[in-house]
Amino acid sequence: MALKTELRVVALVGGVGGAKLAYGLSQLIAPENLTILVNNGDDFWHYGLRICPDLDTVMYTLSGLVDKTNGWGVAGDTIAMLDALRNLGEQPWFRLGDRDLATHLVRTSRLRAGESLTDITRSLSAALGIQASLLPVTNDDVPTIVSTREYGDLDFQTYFVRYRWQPSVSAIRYQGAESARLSDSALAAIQSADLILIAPSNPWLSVGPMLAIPPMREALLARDVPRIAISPIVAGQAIKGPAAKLMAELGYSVTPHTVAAYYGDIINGFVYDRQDSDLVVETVRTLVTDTVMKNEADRVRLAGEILAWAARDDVR
Ligand code: FO1
Repeated sequence: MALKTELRVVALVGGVGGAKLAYGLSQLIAPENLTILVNNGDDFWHYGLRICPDLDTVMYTLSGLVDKTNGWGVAGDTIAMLDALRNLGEQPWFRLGDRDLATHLVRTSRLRAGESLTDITRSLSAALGIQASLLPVTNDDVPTIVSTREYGDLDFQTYFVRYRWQPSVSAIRYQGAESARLSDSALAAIQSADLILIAPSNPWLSVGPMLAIPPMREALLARDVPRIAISPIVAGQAIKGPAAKLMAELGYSVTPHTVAAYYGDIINGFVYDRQDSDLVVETVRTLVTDTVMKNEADRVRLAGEILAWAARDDVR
């Protein structure tokens, strides 16, 4: 679908799944009208470096650099640095490729020099040729802490990468979110948006950290525009990652409606996959379509369908 739109769009995204929708949107929306707000609850310090996996995943996806097999990291990257760490007796569990490392070095040195994560992200994305605005929601640290039945509290990457999201989750908290500030750029983008989208990212692990920041919720609720989420749960399973497992562990039924209910009044529209058409609950306006993005054409088609639907007057 080659629909071009004049809508000013803000999309809330997490990592790999969110990056796919961001890519589809970037093909249909003029860059000055597109702002991608990215989860920074996954960010952490590792060997003295500041790593922002979701920001980087979106940045590499939009710039075409991403490793398409993993969905994160840089395509064709080498691992000389990881091999050197092993030679020093380390057991690195987080795969930092050599080219990817450059991103973390630049980010960390500029953070240490006092630049904000927002400004650094702008400059890194511009250097990689990205014209749309790619922004963290906040410049403050808001690490997601995952409470597990086996190991107690784990920082996000220890849970997700080191333990491959196998521990059973009993609770999640967004440390520091209560007092975190929304960045001025994120606030301005929300205030001028004609459409707000929540990507099919993990509601609890990717979108939850953003919504836990009180000024973010307030800014979204203040907008009388379509605020649409896309279900990350299709046919009882997560499109990718731990969402379904996590929902079951937290005691929720694994349905798209549970996700819509979690977003509550933040959304006024919800997109179900066609496979779940018999599970539609019309608490908000709904669109039923094929939501699974297997290739680049799917990303653009889904983005186009949602933009066309959102542009109709009755989606509020
Ligand atoms: N995910 C993994 O499953 N294993 C890794 O070793 C890993 C390394 C990594 C390095 C840089 C980066 O930007 C992302 C990386 N990811 C890795 C992905 C990432 O940790 C997760 O997908 C997200 O945090 C969840 O959205």
